[in-house]
Amino acid sequence: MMLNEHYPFRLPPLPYAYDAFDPMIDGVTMKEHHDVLFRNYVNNLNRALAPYPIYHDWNLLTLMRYYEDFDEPLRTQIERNGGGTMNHSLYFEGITPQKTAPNEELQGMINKSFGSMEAMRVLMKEQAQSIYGSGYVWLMRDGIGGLRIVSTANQSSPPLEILTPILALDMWEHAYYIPHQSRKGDYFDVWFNNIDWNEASALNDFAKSVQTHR
Ligand code: MN3
Repeated sequence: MMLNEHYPFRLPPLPYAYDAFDPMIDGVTMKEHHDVLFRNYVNNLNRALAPYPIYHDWNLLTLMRYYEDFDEPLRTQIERNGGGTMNHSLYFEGITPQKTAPNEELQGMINKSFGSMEAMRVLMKEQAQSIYGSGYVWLMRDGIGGLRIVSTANQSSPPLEILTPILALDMWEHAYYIPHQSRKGDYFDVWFNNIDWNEASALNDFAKSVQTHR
């Protein structure tokens, strides 16, 4: 989990083979997305933070919570490259070719917030298909044990002072255009059917701990 790591940030290895989801997400797309695009965000984040030692022990989640108070040019650099780093780490670590299921607590929260897993899936798919331009769809934990679906533009982060990420779906065309062209719904289905619920459950526990300690 990259959220509690700090400068200098390192590119996390892809936790499965490049072709683990081929042909639904092809190996060429996965390699370019992880090894080139994600790496660029990590390198650019380190480059932006290098002249500011006061932020070198801030973890990624804290940086993304408070960067709006920073002066330019650091503020925009963190918004884009810190966002690109956090968002991609959650996206790549959030899927797996293995069969997983949410733990009891997360499943209970899904039922309480949306009625059922199926109802949540439908709402997330609607959000994914209605993204205009590039962005992300998120499942977020709020401060009172509920879940919310949020979408964001470009590499912007969801509002992290009150919400903590559980799932992140990259809806930029570079994530899906080769196998799915403009069929966002097909790409969504591939993503949803391969969610790593163990990772999501771990993020829910992490979210609970950082929200409690505030
Ligand atoms: Mn991307």
